[in-house]
Amino acid sequence: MSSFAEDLHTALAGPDRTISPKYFYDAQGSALFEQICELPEYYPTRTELALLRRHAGDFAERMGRGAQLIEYGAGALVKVRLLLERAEQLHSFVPVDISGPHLLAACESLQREQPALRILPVVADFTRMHVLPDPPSEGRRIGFFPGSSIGNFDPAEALAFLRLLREELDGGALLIGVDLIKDPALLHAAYNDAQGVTARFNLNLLRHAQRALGLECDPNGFDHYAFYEPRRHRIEMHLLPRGEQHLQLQGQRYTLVPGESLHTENSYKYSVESFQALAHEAGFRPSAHWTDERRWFSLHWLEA
Ligand code: AVI
Repeated sequence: MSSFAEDLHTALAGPDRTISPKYFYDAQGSALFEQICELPEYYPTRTELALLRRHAGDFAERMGRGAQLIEYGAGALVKVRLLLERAEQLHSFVPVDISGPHLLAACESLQREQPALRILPVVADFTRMHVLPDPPSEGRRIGFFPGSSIGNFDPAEALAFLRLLREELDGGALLIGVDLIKDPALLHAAYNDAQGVTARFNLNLLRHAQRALGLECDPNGFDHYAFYEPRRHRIEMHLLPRGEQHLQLQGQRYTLVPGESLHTENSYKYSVESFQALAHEAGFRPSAHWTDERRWFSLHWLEA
């Protein structure tokens, strides 16, 4: 498995200068992401929450009795509470997240609210093969992957990840949130907020590397740059050097000059049809979807 240091050396050495967005998320990055979710311009979180609230009864019915609910990249367990409140006699709830301390703290507070719920946390990188507790003998496994995090995978990775879930959930189903293609002006605003929180989130990649790896650089020498690429249906986020920037990582020196951006994230947007086609290719049977009135965000029910 590659490490942050290895991946950053590769990105700085070029020619691709691309690094995984997973390195945004140290404690500061996760806190900044939570702030992003509250921003007036960042519509995905509140739109998805409204859909989850509105259709919670429908989801509970589809889950059936005795299901094992698995949340991938569980975080603070905010959205899943809407499912848990309505689910009938769950067999167990399995939150999967890479950050052990955060996951366990979130599970403790959930357990206090729902003492009868069997919570079986799994600390793991949810993009890789998981070691999950046994499936229930009666009910089905139901996966939950909200937030349009699928959009941060490139299409080949998204397909591979969905295939992994399809096997893991065999006989069950997946409820997944997917951000939709829309007016680029709305997307542009969502990733270039007026308060500059997204810019700080993007720059936190360098600050995280300073804290974790002792990277020497001046994050203030970089600009946040995010734009919508209409042919690939994706937001691209970059860090642009303002003038010549010198960086040093573990004794190795790098120089970035204007024109050599560090590509930090893609956020793909789908149409309902293009996402269903991807899910189908991964072996799922799309059986229902829900969108808001403006068709900005979608939830999909995929039978495995
Ligand atoms: C986590 N992920 C779905 C967010 C997104 O919209 O792609 C991350 C993010 N990047 C900038 N703002 C939010």
